Amino acid sequence: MLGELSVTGPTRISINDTRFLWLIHARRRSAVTDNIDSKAETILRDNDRGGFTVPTAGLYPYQWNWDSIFVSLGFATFDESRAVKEIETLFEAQWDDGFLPHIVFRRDDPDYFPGPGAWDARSAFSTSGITQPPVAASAINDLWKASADDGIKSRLAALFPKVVAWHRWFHKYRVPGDANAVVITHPWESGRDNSPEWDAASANIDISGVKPYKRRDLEHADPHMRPTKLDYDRYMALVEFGREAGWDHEVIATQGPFRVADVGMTMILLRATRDLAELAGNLGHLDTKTELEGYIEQLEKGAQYLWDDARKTFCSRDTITGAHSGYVSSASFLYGYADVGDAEQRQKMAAHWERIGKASRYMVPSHDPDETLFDHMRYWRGPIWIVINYMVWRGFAERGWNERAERIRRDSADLIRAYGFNEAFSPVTGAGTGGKDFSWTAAMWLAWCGKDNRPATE
Ligand code: 9WN
Repeated sequence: MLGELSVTGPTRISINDTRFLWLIHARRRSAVTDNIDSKAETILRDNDRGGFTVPTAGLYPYQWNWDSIFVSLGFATFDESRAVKEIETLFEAQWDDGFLPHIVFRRDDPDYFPGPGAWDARSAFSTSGITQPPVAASAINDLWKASADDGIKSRLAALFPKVVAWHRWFHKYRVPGDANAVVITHPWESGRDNSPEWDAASANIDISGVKPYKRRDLEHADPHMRPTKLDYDRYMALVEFGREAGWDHEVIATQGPFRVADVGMTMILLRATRDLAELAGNLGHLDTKTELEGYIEQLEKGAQYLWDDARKTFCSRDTITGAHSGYVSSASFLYGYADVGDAEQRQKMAAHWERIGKASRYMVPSHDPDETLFDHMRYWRGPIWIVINYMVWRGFAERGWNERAERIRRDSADLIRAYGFNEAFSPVTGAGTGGKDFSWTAAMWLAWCGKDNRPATE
């Protein structure tokens, strides 16, 4: 057995000394870690298109909303100014009514479908007509608190009213008084595109009028890792509905064929609003802080609307039929991040965690591995997404659920170390799925799971 000291006379370190071996190991490991750090930085620099970053070259050639926000946290580890720039360029595309689009098209690129022509949503910039999870306020608040540079702080403060306008937009169009939760009108808005959470609600989307189209994603990624043709037909039917409505968000929110209260969006907006209220206080915007506290109360009720008492989980709910999805997804575990749930609900969620933790080699699968629709390589029907892991980890760590939190951090770091900066990972084998050299995975390594050099496994 390693680790037995051979002590003869004064203590000498023998080659069998665990501490000695550990030192060699630690040195080797940190060289490896340094290497991974510089690879992560290189990915961010290579995917930089001049003030904004693409999620990955080829598959996603534009600026995506929540990708850019996570990416800014990665840039902040080596270039604070570039980090803020990423958020500033995203907000350049904000519409006059506060809406922040999910894609900003600065130029047409044949690599991606649906591109600017298919959306035909124009304001100052050509953009998509749907939004994405509002993680911006949380990142801005973190960056503001971490910065010691007045110039950086004032650029972040200048973003404050823009984020407030976006949150107001959500409350005007997407947080109906009966649900108090965030309603999405297209699965892409959730950022969890083909989650089984949307299957039942999508069945009512009429795809008979969808015009012929050519998918580009399948030229860049294995079809078994991507959404199906039926999923895409539905996505396109919803894009056509929005385009025909002239991207009038009132019409889409009240008459659209897909209106689902999303557990991910609701938890994220609630958390973001708490962070924005804190920032409002620090910046001295006390009236806005009070307004935001009203939103917090409302979204806390919304979280309860999403509690499925039959399945004992937080999950998404169709606002047209009232039906819960009944699924425990990785987004269900954002209850810690949003700081919601009474003692009993938390205990039930902890039981799901235990069960899923035993069934999965790596945490946190996007879909419940005990469900028949679980597919470990297909996008949001099983694979692990490091940005979701980060938010779940953060909530657990803040609540003091340290063992669970540490499992997420360790699994995330192990996956990246062993398999690279993939778009997502199989919770069964760890293998990468989707695109490679992915910006937000690199950013999360730098800002979070790869940050400390402690051995991740032993
Ligand atoms: C559609 C960019 C985006 C992520 C989403 C992810 C995927 C797009 C697609 O890629 O969605 O928005 O074409 O598949 O699901 O979360 O923001 O990385």
